[in-house]
Amino acid sequence: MSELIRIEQREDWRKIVLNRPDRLNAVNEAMLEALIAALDAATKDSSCRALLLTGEGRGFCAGQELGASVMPTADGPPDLARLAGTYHHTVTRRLRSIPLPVVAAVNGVAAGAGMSFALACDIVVAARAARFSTAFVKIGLVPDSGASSLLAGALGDARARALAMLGEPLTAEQAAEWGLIWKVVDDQVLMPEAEAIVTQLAKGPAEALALTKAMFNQVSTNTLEQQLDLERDMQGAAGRTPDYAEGVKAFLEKRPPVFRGRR
Ligand code: T3D
Repeated sequence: MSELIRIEQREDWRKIVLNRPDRLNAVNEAMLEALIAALDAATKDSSCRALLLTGEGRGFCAGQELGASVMPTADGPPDLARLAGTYHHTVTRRLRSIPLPVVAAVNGVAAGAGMSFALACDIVVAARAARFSTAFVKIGLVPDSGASSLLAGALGDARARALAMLGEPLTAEQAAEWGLIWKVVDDQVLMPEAEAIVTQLAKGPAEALALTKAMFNQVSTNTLEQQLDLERDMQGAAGRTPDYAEGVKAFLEKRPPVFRGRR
């Protein structure tokens, strides 16, 4: 059996590829476990400074695999709360909490939990052929894997509710226009564009980027006052890193900075 998750190691970053193209990379328990393990391994390896998440073939991720494992049986309905809590939601939590930048290169359809995983990444670049689908309602489910929060946070209540209730797919262009993703690019340049972004992040000030990520994670729950306190404390921490010293020195010497700080 081919690997459900393929890892491609670059000099200082990793590409994680959802690898089940015949199912548009729909996820099952084994695949979600492998994805969580890949995220954990990248976090533990201090030489890995950024991640790129993408899908093999024409899909990014079609969400939960629909099949026998999530069908009611003679013993009763499936325990979707256990499935979501143990697997899907762990992926979303990890994507948001790991202290390194994650770029999603959305190569095709991102549906259900697959859409949530894309939106949980720090920077989302989509191919023009990609679409984002709140498929949940089409099969009688509710948004999960963070979809309600991620959609409402990016789009506002009106658009998020309508998408969740109507289940209409968003084109990549519409997603970019609405501010759901960073940008849409022509299909053939998706990977070079996404790789350029992740390469730039991997060469960036690792600790400042990790702090920035943690800071944005708190925006939706903090008041302005709380966020000001957080920014003060995090700026204090950033100011103590060797990368800050290098950044200022490079500016004064009129050369590009070389950030080597460990994360
Ligand atoms: O506990 C929990 O948390 C439960 C989980 C909830 C989270 C969720 O993700 S719920 C949402 C689950 N996903 C869906 O409902 C999406 C189902 N798929 C689709 O609606 C469509 O496939 C797409 C809109 C994504 C793409 O349509 P299209 O026309 O481009 O492709 P297709 O022909 O439908 O799919 C290609 C193949 O992939 C096809 O197989 P075949 O006929 O060639 O053998 C299709 O059955 C398969 N596939 C697509 N999505 C899934 C899937 N197989 C299993 N599970 C899927 N989710």
